[in-house]
Amino acid sequence: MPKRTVFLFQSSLFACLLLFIICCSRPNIRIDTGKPLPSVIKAYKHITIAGDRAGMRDTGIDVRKEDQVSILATGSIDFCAKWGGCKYRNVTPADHWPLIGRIGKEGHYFHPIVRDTHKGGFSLQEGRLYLGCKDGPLQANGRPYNPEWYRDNQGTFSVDIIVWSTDDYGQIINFLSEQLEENPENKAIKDTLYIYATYRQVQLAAEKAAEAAQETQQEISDLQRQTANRPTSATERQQIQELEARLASLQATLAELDQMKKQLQQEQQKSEQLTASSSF
Ligand SMILES: [Ca+2]
Repeated sequence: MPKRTVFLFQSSLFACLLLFIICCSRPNIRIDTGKPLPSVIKAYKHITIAGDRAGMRDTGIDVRKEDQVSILATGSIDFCAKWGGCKYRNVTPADHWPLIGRIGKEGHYFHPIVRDTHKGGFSLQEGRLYLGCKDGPLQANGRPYNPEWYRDNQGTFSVDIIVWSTDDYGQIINFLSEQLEENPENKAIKDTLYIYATYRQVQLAAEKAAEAAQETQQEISDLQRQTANRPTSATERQQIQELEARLASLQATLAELDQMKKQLQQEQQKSEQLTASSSF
């Protein structure tokens, strides 16, 4: 290869690398995007949110009300890198406020990361997902009142958006566990795995209680059928009373678990309803 061609090749390679370092971040999860997605994932996208870019970015991902969505975000942004006079020097997505999302062009912005966790489930709206970072007060649709405040920011967030193809928490947990094995220090994967493990525990406990309630109900019906045409003995009466007490206790457990499930889902909804009232 002539020297000039080698030089041009090396220069363009260096320019590409530099561009990658400046504008892009490494994904949190490892997926070969050249191959079909793993069966547990319906849609996936990795994007970089640059701290010095005002406004929200079209992720290219469309979500539906019933979709289970996970946003895995890491990285850090210095919000006053050029003058150093603020306290927001090493802000991460886990700090809750800096990463913002919006569904649709004119929806209300929300915080996709709730209190140090990485929750999913955009249960209230559907449409295109936009993401950005917050520096100062925002309009309801997430546009900053002071876009010039972003100019002195430095750093990026690496964001992976996953729309799951299933609500089988076991499958989601398996996928995330494999990802954590490859990337054991990744906080976003750890937090998301923890959330789904909690969901799974509640789901399993509810399934077990429902099964036990059905069996108890069956035992009561059998006893009542056996004693339908004759007087019941004291032992049988006691047996029925005990079974009924057991059924009532199982139904109470089921109601509690149902309540727990609703609370877990509502945490995300609360974050979606947050208003643009505070500057940070
Ligand atoms: Ca700033």
